[in-house]
Amino acid sequence: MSGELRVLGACPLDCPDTCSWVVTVEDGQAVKMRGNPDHPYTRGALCVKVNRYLEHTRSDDRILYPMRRVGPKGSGRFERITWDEALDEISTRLRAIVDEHGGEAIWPYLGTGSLGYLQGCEGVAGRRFWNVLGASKHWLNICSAAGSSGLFRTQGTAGGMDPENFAQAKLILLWGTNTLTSGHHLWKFIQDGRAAGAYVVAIDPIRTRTADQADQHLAIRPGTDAALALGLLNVVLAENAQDEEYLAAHTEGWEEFREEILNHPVERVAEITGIPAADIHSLGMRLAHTRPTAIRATMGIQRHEGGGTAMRTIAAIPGVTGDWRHPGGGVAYSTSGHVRLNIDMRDDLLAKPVRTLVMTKLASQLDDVKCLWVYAANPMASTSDTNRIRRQLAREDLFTVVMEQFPTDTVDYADIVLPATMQTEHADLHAGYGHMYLLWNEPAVPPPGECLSTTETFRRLAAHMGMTEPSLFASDLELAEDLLSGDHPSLAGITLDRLRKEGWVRMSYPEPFAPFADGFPTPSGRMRFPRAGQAYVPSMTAREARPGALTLITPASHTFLNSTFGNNPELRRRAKDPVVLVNPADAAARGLESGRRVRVHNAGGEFLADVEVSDRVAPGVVASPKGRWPKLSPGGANANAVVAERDADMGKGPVYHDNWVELSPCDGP
Ligand SMILES: Nc1nc2c(c(=O)[nH]1)N[C@H]1C(S)=C(S)[C@@H](COP(=O)(O)OP(=O)(O)OC[C@H]3O[C@@H](n4cnc5c(=O)[nH]c(N)nc54)[C@H](O)[C@@H]3O)O[C@H]1N2
Ligand SMILES: Nc1nc2c(c(=O)[nH]1)N[C@H]1C(S)=C(S)[C@@H](COP(=O)(O)OP(=O)(O)OC[C@H]3O[C@@H](n4cnc5c(=O)[nH]c(N)nc54)[C@H](O)[C@@H]3O)O[C@H]1N2
Ligand code: SF4
Ligand SMILES: [Mo]
Repeated sequence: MSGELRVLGACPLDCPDTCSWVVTVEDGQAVKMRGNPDHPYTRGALCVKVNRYLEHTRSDDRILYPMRRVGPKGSGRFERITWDEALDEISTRLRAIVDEHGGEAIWPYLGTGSLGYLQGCEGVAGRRFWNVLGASKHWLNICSAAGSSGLFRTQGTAGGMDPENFAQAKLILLWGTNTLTSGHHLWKFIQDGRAAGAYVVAIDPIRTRTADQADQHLAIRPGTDAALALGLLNVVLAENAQDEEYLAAHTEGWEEFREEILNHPVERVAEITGIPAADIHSLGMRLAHTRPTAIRATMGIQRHEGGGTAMRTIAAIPGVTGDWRHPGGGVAYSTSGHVRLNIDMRDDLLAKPVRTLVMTKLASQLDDVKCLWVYAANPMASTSDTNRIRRQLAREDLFTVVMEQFPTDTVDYADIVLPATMQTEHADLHAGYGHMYLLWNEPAVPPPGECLSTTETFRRLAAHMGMTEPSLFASDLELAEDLLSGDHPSLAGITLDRLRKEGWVRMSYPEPFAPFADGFPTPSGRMRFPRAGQAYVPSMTAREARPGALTLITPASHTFLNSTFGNNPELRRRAKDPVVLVNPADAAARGLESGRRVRVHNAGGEFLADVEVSDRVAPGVVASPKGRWPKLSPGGANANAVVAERDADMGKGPVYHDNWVELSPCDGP
C-alpha cells in the first residue's frame, strides 16, 4: 500500500521480555503496533499493557512543552515556556549550585522508565554530562540489587540460564515469580517443556494466576525461601542424589554447606516456611530425581530483608544437583549478566571522585541535595516511604527538574518540567533481561509538540552551558556504535547496520546454552556455597512473626508496569479501585467483608484499598499490587506510603514485600 511503512522497534519498559515490535506508519502516523512474529521470544505477542502503547503516546495528558512551576510545590500548576527559557533557567541554577555547594549537591535520579542503552537507565543517558558537571553518582538499586548480589556471591554473575531452554526442563520451579503477569513470554517455553513431560511448581505466598496454571502451588511464608532451599537439598542428600563429580570439579565450601543442609531437616523447614512437610519432601524427591531442573527465580523473593541470602541459597541448588551441566537446568534470574556491550560511563570526565547516592534512599539522602534531576522515574509513586519523600520534594531550597512524558505525582513537585519522547519517537539500543537478544528501536514517527529524547536534551543543555567536551555531542548512532564496539565474543558479528536492518540479533552464545557446565566466573572458577550460618537469614516478616500482624506484599500489577500506564483510562478501568487481598480468617478476625474500604496502615503511613476476601493469600499475608498513581488513588496515596526505607541484607535493595501493616475500616474506629 502506498505511504505505508513497517518500522521495527523494541519495548523499552522494565520487563524481562523486551519485545520486538512492528509499527505500521501510514502518512506519517503510527497506526498499528504488534509483536514481531519473527522474533523467537516475542513470537508475535505484546501484552495487555503495551497493546495500548500507541494510544498512550497520543494521550490527552501527554506533556508536550517545557513548563515552569507557577503554583506551590506539589500543586502541579505550570506555565508553558520555550526550550530556550527552560535551558537558561536550568543553566543558571545548576551553575549557582555547583559554585556554592559543589557538583555533588546535584542528584541525577535516573529510573527504569526505559531500559534503553541510549535513552534509559542501562547506558549512557546524560551520564557524561553529569560527570563534566561533577554531580553525585546514582546507584540504580531499586529493582533487583539484593538478588543480583546474592547470585553474584554464589556464581560470580547474576546471569544464568537462557529462558528458552525451559523447553528442555523436566521439572520447573517458578519461585517468587509471577510469569503470566510480569513477563508472560516465558510461558510458551514452559508449555513446550510441559508438553514433553515437565512438572511445574509455583512457590509463592500468593496463589497467583501463574500458580493457578502450575501443577502444584506451595504457599510459602514470606521471606523463608532460603530455608526451603535447604530443606529441599536435605531430601536430595538423603536420597544421595547430589552430583559428586560436579561438586568436586566446580564448587567450593561444600563440606560446610553440607552441614548447613543437614541442619535443616524437612520438619524444621516446614515449621519455618509454613509448607506441609509432606509437600517439601515430595518436591525434594522430584528435585533429587529429575534432571534437568530449571528454576525461574525472579524479583519477588529478594524484596525482603533477607532477600540476598535467599537468592544466594537458591542459587546453590544446581551446584548440588549438577543441573548446570544441562542447558535445561539451573537458575534463571536475569540474562543481563550475559549482555557485554561496551558501556563506558566516562568516569575519566570527572575532575575528582564523587559520592554515590542510593536510589532506594531518596527520602533520607536528599537532605544536602540542592538539585534533584528526575528522569525516567516516578519516585512519588514507586520509591519506598513516599510520605517522607513528599516532605523532601516540598523543600523550597530544592531545585527539581523532571523529564517526563506524563504529569505524574513527581512532576507536580518540579520547578521545571521537560517534555520527553516516547519509544516510537526516538532511537534506542536494547537488550532483554529475560532473553538473549539485542534489539534496535528505530524511531517510527517524529516527536509530538516539543518533546526531546534524553540524549538530545543533554546535548542541547551541554551546548547551552558552553561545555566543549566533544563526547557530550556524540549522536545517537555514534553512541550505539560505541556500545557495540566491544571485543567480547558475544558481540561477534553484531553490527549497528545489521541491527537496524533486522531489528534484533541473538548474542553470540552457544545454542542451547549451559553457561556453567564447566565452571563459574568467580575468582576460583568455582561456585561458592554460602558459609554455615549465612545460608538462611530470616527476613523481618519471618523473624517477627507475631499473632495479628499482617505482612504486606505489593507485587507486579497485571495492568500497569510499575507506575507506567497508571494514568491510562482503559487500563485503570480494568484495574478497578485498589484492592487488598485478605485471607478469610484474617478478614473474619477484623470483621471485614469483601468490598469494605480499609486503611492499610503502619508507622510510616497509610493507603486506602477495598478488601477482597480470598484464600489466594495465606493467613497473615495481605497483598496489594504496585503501580497506582497516588493522586489518582483514593486518599491520595499508594502502597509505598507503608513501605519502609529499610535495606535488604545485600545491595541495599528495597523491601517492598516485607512490611507489617494493620487494616482498619475507613468508616470504623
Ligand atoms: N504486568 C507487569 N509486569 C511487570 C511489572 C509490572 O509492574 N507489571 N514490573 C516489571 C518489573 S520492574 C519487575 S522487577 C518484574 C517484577 O516481577 P516479579 O519478578 O514477578 O516480582 P514481583 O511481582 O515483585 O513478585 C513476584 C512474586 O513473588 C511473590 N513473593 C513475594 N514475596 C515472596 C517470598 O518471600 N517468597 C516467594 N517465594 N515469593 C514471594 C509475590 O507474591 C509475587 O507473586 O516484573 C516486570 N514486569
Ligand atoms: N510497592 C512497590 N513499589 C515498587 C515495586 C514493588 O514491587 N512494590 N517495584 C519496584 C521496581 S521493580 C521498580 S523497577 C521501580 C520502578 O520505579 P521507577 O524507576 O520510578 O519507574 P516508574 O514508576 O515506572 O516510572 C518511570 C517513569 O518514567 C517515564 N518514562 C518512560 N520512558 C521515559 C523516557 O524515555 N524518558 C523520560 N524522561 N521518562 C520516561 C514514565 O512516564 C514514568 O512516569 O518501582 C519499584 N517500586
Ligand atoms: S511490557 Fe514486557 S511483555 Fe509487554 S510488550 Fe513490553 S516487553 Fe513485551
Ligand atoms: Mo523492576
